[in-house]
Amino acid sequence: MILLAKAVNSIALDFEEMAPELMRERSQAFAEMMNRRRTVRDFSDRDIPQEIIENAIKTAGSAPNGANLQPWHFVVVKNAQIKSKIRVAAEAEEREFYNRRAPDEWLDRLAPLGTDEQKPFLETAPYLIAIFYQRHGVDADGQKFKTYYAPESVGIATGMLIAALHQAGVATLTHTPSPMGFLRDILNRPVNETPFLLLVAGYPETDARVPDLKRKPLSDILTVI
Ligand code: IYR
Repeated sequence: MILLAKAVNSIALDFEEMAPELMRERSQAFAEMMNRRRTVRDFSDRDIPQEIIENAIKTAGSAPNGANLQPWHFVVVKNAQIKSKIRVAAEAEEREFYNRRAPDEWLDRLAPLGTDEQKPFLETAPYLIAIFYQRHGVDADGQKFKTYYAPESVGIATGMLIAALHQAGVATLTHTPSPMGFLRDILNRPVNETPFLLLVAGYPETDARVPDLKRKPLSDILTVI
């Protein structure tokens, strides 16, 4: 007898097995497509249909997560005034970071990327996606309940979001002004939500350039035993 998982309410798994050759082709094509993803810092102000962003967030919302509590919330900011508020607040934190808070070792690591406290893309790009994780949930009666692995779950969802946007032709920048508490205030999110990351999304500016970075070779990042 085969032992099957014993979820209380189970349905048949929708899984299509592929021929090994097709698995090889698809895995290779996906790796090549994803390897073309680069973090972009020069964004065009050209708009992108909202549906494309929403579809990518559906992908993020399908991520594996702790006890299926789906401890995430995504705020898609299109509004120019709100983007401008976010820019002002983020640049204030970044000024502190670059001029005071960051140790020299960290600044030395950032030097090759050419980043500084100016964040014009926060107003230029058509979309800012603020991603929050829920430290605890709140049920219909206002009762708090515990969530599990919320940051890990949201990290996985964010990776899937970036991949979904990239494959749909949308460039992104993972922006982490620190601290990010201002996002909860500006976006009116409840206290059980902690800002995780601000994802900038749009088309790259024409002739955008990126640092000449190298990915570590597989032999450096992989051990098979
Ligand atoms: N949050 C700052 C600094 C920064 C930190 C890391 I780690 C980076 O990989 C890039 C930037 C900023 O956005 O400029």
